[in-house]
This record gives sequence, structure tokens and C-alpha cells, in this order.
Amino acid sequence: MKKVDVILGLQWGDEGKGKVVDVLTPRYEVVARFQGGPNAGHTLEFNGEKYVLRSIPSGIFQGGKTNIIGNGVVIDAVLFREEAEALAASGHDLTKQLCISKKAHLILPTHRMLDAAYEAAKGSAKIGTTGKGIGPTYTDKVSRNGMRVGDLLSPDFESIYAAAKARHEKILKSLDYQYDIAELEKQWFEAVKYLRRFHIIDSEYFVNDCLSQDKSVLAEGAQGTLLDVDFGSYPFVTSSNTVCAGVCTGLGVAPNRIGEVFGIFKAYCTRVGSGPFPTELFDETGERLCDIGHEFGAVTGRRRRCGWLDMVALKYSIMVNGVTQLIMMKSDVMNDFDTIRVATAYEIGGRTTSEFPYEITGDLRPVYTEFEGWKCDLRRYGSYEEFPEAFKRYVEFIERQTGVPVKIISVGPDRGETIVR
Ligand code: 2SA
Ligand code: MG
Repeated sequence: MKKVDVILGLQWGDEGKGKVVDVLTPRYEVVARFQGGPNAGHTLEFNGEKYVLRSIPSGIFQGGKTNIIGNGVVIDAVLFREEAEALAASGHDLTKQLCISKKAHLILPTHRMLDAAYEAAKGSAKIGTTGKGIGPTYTDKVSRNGMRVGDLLSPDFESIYAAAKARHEKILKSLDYQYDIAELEKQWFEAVKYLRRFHIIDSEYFVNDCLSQDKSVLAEGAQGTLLDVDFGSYPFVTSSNTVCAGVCTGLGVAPNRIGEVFGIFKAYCTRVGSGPFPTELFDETGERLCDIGHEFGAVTGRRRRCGWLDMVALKYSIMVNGVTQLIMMKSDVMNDFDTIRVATAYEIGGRTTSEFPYEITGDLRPVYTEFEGWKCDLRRYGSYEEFPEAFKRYVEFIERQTGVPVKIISVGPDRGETIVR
């Protein structure tokens, strides 16, 4: 029986998972999303074209793959339709290649309103969500009030919807939140009809059947470990389990069915939205990382905060996920840097620690190790051996610190600009 390999982000999202999944998918027959929803934005670039996937697994671009949206995912029918129609327009027929779990939860128009209303009510303490209704939808799931994709097949669909909407409207009223969902609601009902055309399945059986038939399955994470609802920098997190354990609950596979865990990280760090970020740079270097790295959100267009690689956070993420192979992205962004820094510990109130603390407060100071920059275009090299010594020192330092091999190094946005060791 085969195992499920997992790819997930080790930082605050936007590590470049879309690209790597696209590079890895040729090895797999099935690609599955297990958590999150259209708050994700997986950018893929090939043949001079750029695509952003939000709810649909990245295996969609490789013909003959089965793609699954698992039970742990939340789906916005309107955004799903936009995404699917854009793909169809560029020649990707989804109806044959995509299956959706009956148990995935639906994001309703009022969930989006609730997301905005809760954020507004928080004032300066706001999370900086993507505004896609993620939190309220997972809240309804956990409080046993949610609507699932399987409900689309029920004769009571309209009444289930009306009850949920009425409940949401009471809350919105209590928050004194003004909104108008008439148009969105119309689109939603049309989009829900569209959603019914897809294979709506018992995905836990489907995935396990694939494994017993020796089919290879890749689980594709969204967001990142430090945004996990349990292990991230709570409350500045998303509402799902982005860590490896989320694959078990979000697809219905047992822990002993997990195989390789590919942990993906950027050679530096970025974060969008509010919340702690120990190595954040507020200076010119931070600006340079943002400009050279084009650090803007794929979904919301927000400028990402930038900073040095954080080894404390990276090691923590590797621990909670059981990462077996590392994948480093966007090293090329620092091609021209004279010096590069990596945080290896935190100093908190006169004490030094290499553990990721419960709370990250103002008096935390990262302790840095400094590296000489490699000062050349990494795209020139076709293999790891050819890389300059200064760059290898950076990579090998990460391997020594983490005890995990860096197996894939991306040196540019294109599919081809990837060194596999
Ligand atoms: P939410 O909408 O409830 O999940 O937001 C909660 C926090 O999670 C962060 N978050 C993200 N951070 C980085 N990338 C994300 N996806 C998009 C992308 C973001 C974009 O991949 O480019 O386009 O801006 C993502 N999704 C959620 C969010 O910023 C909040 O801090
Ligand atoms: Mg992204």
C-alpha cells in the first residue's frame, strides 16, 4: 500500500508551494488539497503564462492527474467557479480531473460579511484576514452549524441555507454591520449549480482506495505552519490546521499512511497580515527583499512584510510537521546582497532561547549569524555542484542546523529554474 506524500509551507505562507507542487506532480497520480480555501493563492508560471490557483489543486495543469478537494477544505462556490472557468478557458477540462469531498464545507455569502464584520469590530487588533470568510466558515463547522458540499445534493438545500443565513444575519445585526449581499447571493446560487457538475465524492474512501491500488498521492498544503490555528502565532493565524496532521483530518488518511513530508521555505521570511514576525526588517534591506522578490499577495495584492530567515521558527516547523526533505525557494532574490543574516536564537528579557515561544512580545531580539553573499546570478547554474561556495555554505548551514537535507532549490519563478539534488 502506498503512502501519502505531503508538501507544506514552513513559514507564514507564500513560500512558493504552487511552483514546487507543479514541479513535483509529474511523480504523482493524485494531488489533493486538505485544508484552507480561497485564502490561498498558489502562483504557477510556465510557458510565459502566470496562473493563480486558490481552491483547485496544482495538479490540474498536468494532464491525466486526479485532483481532490478534501473534506478539510472550505469552498466558496463563486470564487471556485471563477477559477474553474478561467482554467477551462485556457484549455484545462476540470470536470474529468477534479473531485470534491461531500464533507468539505461551503463558504456562504454571509460568511464573507461576518469575516469583515469581525475584523472591523477588532479595530487595531484585527488579524488582517484575506476577507474570504474563512474563519466564520470553520467556526460554523466546529460549532456544528456548517453547510457541506454534500448538502447540495439534498432536497432540503434551500432551507438549510436559509437557516444558516438567518443565523448569520442576527450576528451581523448585533455587530451593527451594514452590508448588501443581494448580488453576491444571486451569483452564489448560480455558482452552486455549477459546482454540482463536478464529481462530488466520499473522498476519504477515494483517497484510501487510491493508496491500496498503489497510486501515488501528494497532499498539497496551503498557507504555512506559522499560520496553523494550533501551532501558529495565535490569534494571528488562519482557522485550519496547516501542519502535517491536517492531512490526516483533512483527507481521512491514517497517520501511518503519511510518507515523505516536503517542507518548503523561502531563503528569507515574509508575512502578510498582522501578527508577530521576529526577524522583520523595517529598513532598506526589507524594502529590497520586497521589491526584488515581488512580495505581494497573490490573492489580495497586499504588500508582504519581509525579513531574514528565522532558524528558530524553521526548526519548530520542521519538528511539528516531521519534515523529511527541505525545499528552499527564492534564494535568487538575494543574489546581489553583500551579507545575509539568519536568526539562530532569540534573546527574551536577557535570556537566550532557541525555542519558538508561546508569545512573541516586544522585547524579543533575534540573535543573528552572518553570511557572506554569493554575489552572482544563481540561474546560471545547472546543478548543485556548480553553485558558488558562499551559496553552498548557506545551504549546508541550514542542513546542519535542521538535520534535514535541502533536496530542491529554486533559483527563479519558472518551472525550469529548479535544481533537484
Ligand atoms: P484568513 O483569511 O482568515 O485565512 O486570514 C488569517 C491569517 O492568515 C493569513 N493568510 C495568508 N498569509 C499568506 N498568504 C495567504 N494566501 C494569499 C497568497 C494571501 C494574499 O497565497 O498569496 O493574497 O494576500 C494567506 N491566507 C491567509 C492572513 O494574512 C491572516 O494573517
Ligand atoms: Mg500564496
